[in-house]
This record gives sequence, structure tokens and C-alpha cells, in this order.
Amino acid sequence: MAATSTGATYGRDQADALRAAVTRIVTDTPVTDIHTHLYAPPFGELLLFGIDELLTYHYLVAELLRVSNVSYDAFWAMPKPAQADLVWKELFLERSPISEACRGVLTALDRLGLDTASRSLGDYRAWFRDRDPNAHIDAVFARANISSAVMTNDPFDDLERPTWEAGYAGDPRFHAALRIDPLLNAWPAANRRLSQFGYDVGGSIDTPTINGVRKFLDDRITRMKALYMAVSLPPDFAFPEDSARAKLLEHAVLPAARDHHIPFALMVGVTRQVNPALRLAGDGVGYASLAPLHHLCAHFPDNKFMTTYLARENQHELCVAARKFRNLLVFGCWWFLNNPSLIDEMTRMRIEMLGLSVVPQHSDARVLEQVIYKWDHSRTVIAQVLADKFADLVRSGWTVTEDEIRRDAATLLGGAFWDFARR
Ligand code: FIX
Ligand code: ZN
Repeated sequence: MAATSTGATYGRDQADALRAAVTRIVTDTPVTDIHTHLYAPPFGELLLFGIDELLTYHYLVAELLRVSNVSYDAFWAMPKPAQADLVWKELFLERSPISEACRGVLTALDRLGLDTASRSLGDYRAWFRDRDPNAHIDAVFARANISSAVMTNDPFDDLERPTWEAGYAGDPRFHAALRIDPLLNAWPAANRRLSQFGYDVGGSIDTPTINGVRKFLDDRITRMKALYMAVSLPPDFAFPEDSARAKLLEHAVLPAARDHHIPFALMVGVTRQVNPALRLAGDGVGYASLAPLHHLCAHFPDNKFMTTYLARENQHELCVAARKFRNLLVFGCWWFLNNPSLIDEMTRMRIEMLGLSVVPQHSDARVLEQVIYKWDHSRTVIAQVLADKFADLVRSGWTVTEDEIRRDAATLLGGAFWDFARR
């Protein structure tokens, strides 16, 4: 029994109380949401919120366009409230909203105090119209029990750039992550933009161009105070290879991440636009080789890598990879994996194979209020998994204190990320 701990101690005979304590503590522990598509208020229209945005989330658009007779073109030609009306009618009223994305809208409305039994879209719209945006962020973060969220900041985005250039002062609720998909996935276009921004880059990836890209990254990391750099990658991502991506990665991106002491996050397995008619909802998933990740972790030991893979089939070998490389942090159940059954499977496997040195989840929220449901649903699963693991421990005669549960929950819900980012 740990003599230094405070609060209750749970042993073999307190299994039910232990389970209740774990659930309470996981619910009460604030989380750092390490990957979202949310933005601080100065980014204006980039911060999406409200019922029409919730209903037109691309997860729901994909579900709508499976069941509705509306053509893709006709759907996209509709104003957003009409799109939201259609989603509500087709996915909530004409069939029960049992998919995870539908359920999520209802969880968010319910936790905000709205009456989901009323099924009154008009009332929901009226409620959201009356919110003061800044206070609403605080209320939503409090409801989701998020201490802060990490944005996804694309330095090539014309909507985002002006806010940074105007000297955006920061907001303690939102951190930045420098997202460099255009640089690594569409080099010719990125190259032209870098020249327009005034960086000295040429068509071929030679030393002056590498220096120009490096300067661009240094400037953006510093300006944004980026917590990490990130890229999403297709299933056929290869490294090393003779490509613009591999050269830029090796000679500009990894040295920049290393010198700024920030992790580089690889989000692997997305096949963009398998159905372009679905627009943002049109991306797919593919199984990826982990050989490039092994190579990166082994050959760049002074770099810190964070990673999430989109294919369920990649999850076990990813856990094995993380056991091999201390400079690798696995995070989140990304996108098509963010469903309770898969979160349960992945979280169990990760904790069994990696203990507490993992970031079980991120929200990927694109609409402010989604953090409520994404964290509500994920916390429930994380708490169940953790409770089962602690129950297994006490069956061996081990005892667990409330302080220890609190410590471990804090590690899973943010501490592991901050330790890795700062080390
Ligand atoms: O690339 C990403 O960060 C993805 O998460 C998004 O692009 C995707 O559209 C999404 O919202 C997934 O949840
Ligand atoms: Zn994302």
C-alpha cells in the first residue's frame, strides 16, 4: 500500500468502487486536444460553429448522399441552411440517427442543454443565434472539459495567412501546428507560392531551394509558435525515395523540426478524393507500409515523430513500431477510426502494448461543438478500458490510489503529449 498517497486506496475487494473512481476521474480530467480543425476567433470564418455547421459536417454529408436522391451538384448548389435541413430530414427524422456522426450531433445538443426530444431544428437554430462567440468557446470547452486545442495551420491558406501576417497575438485556448501538406504533397504549386511569398526557391530541389524552404519553415514555426509540424500522407508514402517529397523531408523539414525541438507528425493512409463529387467528404483510406516510418525513426534519432495511421489494419504494427522507437509517439483514432468499437479495440491494444506512453485520442473537430461529443464518446471508452486494466491489477493483489489514477488519466489526456513535445 502506498503510504504517501492521499484519498482512497483500492484493492482486490473494491473492484466496483475502483471502476466508479476511474470513470469519475477520466471524466473530470481536462484534456489537451492535440489535433483539431478549430481556430481562435481572430481567424474569423475559419472557426465553424452552430447547428447548420454540425449538420453539414462532411461525415454527415457522406451519409446523406448515400440515402438521398439529390444529385451531388444539386446538393452543393443549395445554401448551407437548406443542406442542413435536408440532412436533418433524411438522417434524423426519416431514419433513426444511430450512426456515430448523427449520434454526435445529439450528444452535443444535449450536453449544451438543448432538448433533443423536441426535434425542433428551428429552436436549435434560435439558441445558437443568441450565443456570444467568445463566451460560447469557453462554455463549449468547459462542457467538453478541454483545457486547450491544437489548430491545423496551413501557411499556404489564403484565409488563414492574413491573420498571422496581421500579428495574431495568440489565445491560450488554441495552440498552433504547422501543417505542410502543400509543401510535401504538391511541390510544384507550393514552389510557385513560396516564390510569390518572396522566398528564394527554384524549380529544382538544390541547395538554394532547400535553404529557401528551410527559411520559410523557420519563419512559420517561429511566428506561429508551432507545437509541432504535420503532414497527411497517402498509403503509398515511401521514404527514402527519389522524389521532391523525400528530398524536402530529409533536407528541410526534419532539420527544421530537430532544430526547433518540435515533433514532426505523420498522418498516414489517406487517399484523397476517391470520389471528388463528395468534395471534403470524398477522401478514402488505404493500408500503408510501416517501412518508411521505421526508416525515419531509426535514421533520424534526433527527431521526434508523432504518428497516426488511418487504416485499422495498420494499428498493431504501429504499436510494435512504437515499442521499438522512443522517438515515436502514437496518437489518436483518426477519422474513420473515431468510432466507439474501434476506439475500444485500439485503446486496449495500445495500453496493453505501450502502457501510458500513448495519446489515445484527438478530436479532429471541424465544428466547435463537436469537441463535446467526440470527447464525451471517447472518454467513455477510455474510462472503460482503463477501469478494466486497473481491475486486472487489483486482482493480482496490487493496490491503486486515487492519486495514481489521477496521475495516469492526466498522462493519457495530455501529459504524454506535453512530455514528448517538451523533451
Ligand atoms: O487531414 C486531416 O487532418 C483530416 O483529419 C481531415 O482532413 C479530414 O477531412 C477530417 O476532418 C477527418 O476527421
Ligand atoms: Zn484532421
